Amino acid sequence: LFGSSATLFLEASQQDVSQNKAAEKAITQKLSIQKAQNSKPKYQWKIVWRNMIAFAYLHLGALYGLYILITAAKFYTFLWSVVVATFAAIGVTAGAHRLWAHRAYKAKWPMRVILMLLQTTAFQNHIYEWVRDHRVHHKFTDTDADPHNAKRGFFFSHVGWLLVRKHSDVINKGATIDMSDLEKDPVVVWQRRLYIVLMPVFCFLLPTWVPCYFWNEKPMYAWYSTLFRYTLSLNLTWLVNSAAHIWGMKPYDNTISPTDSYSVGIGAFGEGWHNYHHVFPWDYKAAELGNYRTNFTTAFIDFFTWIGWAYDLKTVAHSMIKKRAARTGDGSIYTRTDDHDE
Ligand code: ST9
Ligand code: ZN
Ligand code: ZN
Repeated sequence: LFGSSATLFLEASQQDVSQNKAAEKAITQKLSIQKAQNSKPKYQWKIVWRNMIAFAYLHLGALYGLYILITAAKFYTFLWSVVVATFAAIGVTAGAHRLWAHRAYKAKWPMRVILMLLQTTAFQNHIYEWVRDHRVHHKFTDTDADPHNAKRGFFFSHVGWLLVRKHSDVINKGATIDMSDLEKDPVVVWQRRLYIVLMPVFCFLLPTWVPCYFWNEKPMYAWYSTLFRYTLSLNLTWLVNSAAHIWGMKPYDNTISPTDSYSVGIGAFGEGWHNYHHVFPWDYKAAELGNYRTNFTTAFIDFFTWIGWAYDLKTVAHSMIKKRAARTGDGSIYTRTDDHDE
């Protein structure tokens, strides 16, 4: 009896051991699968070679354009480049950004048409696409759903995001963004439909033709200065996504990546006060402080308000800004909450 129960016990414990081993194996297998899944990048880079080549050409052409502008082109061609760059910038800042993306003010249709044509000159995608990406950027800042997620480094947030397919989170979470206001604006709808014609005309053909026709510039010089003007405007805009999400002060919210940066502020026509802007995105000034020199876009909107084409400008009460800065800011301004002067 003793012998047979011992055998039974032995068998049972052998069974236990083999069961344990099986369970252990299953767990190890599961863990290794999990490990593989974790170490496998959640997202595979898919390079878009068309964009890679286009941006390489643009940047090389722009360098040559700069050389031409300094050494060989007519002075008027240089002035013209400054004028076109300014117009294009206003189309992005006052148009795509403050008006259409954030609804920070309202504009009558003639102003919307002007802004649409200026925004077309900037070729940063049509308004609908620009706004969709930008609203997604604000809603999901610094996550995979942010089209130019600054957590992925300077290069990605600057230009890299335009060289690869978007992260699936951008598309899936982006689908939750309400775009119905833009679908109702005929100026935006028509720009989107005609973009394939309007964009080449306003960004490249007209700006190159004007110097040739009006002051006999050499077509090649005019072309390369166009490349310079376009590429420079792109890079100044991209700095808001890269530099102004990496370096600078955070007077209003210390927990987010956007910063207030004087140099980007000037270069980007008043769009570099980016810590403020992410905290109070509906403010038509996109900044708390500063003047027209540091915020040319505000001067532009104020002028159109004066002639009656812009209206319902939204701002933020000084007391509210102060309270927020005292609560979440980095202490660079407004560390006291006890004085409530307006
Ligand atoms: C450029 C834009 O440079 C720059 C924007 C900068 C913004 C800065 C903001 C800062 C403030 C303002 C500062 C102004 C300062 C100005 C100073 C000036 C001196 N949500 O995109 P696709 C869906 S552009 C929801 O093709 P891929 C959607 O269904 C430069 N859904 O993705 C879409 O289909 P559809 C010139 C979204 O295939 C579909 O996905 N332009 C969203 O991964 C496919 O979308 C270029 O170089 C979303 N956010 O390709 C072109 N996104 O559209 C660059 C997508 O039909 N773009 N979906 O509804 C491309 O080639 C491609 O988009 C890609 C991605 C390769 C980058
Ligand atoms: Zn931002
Ligand atoms: Zn914004």
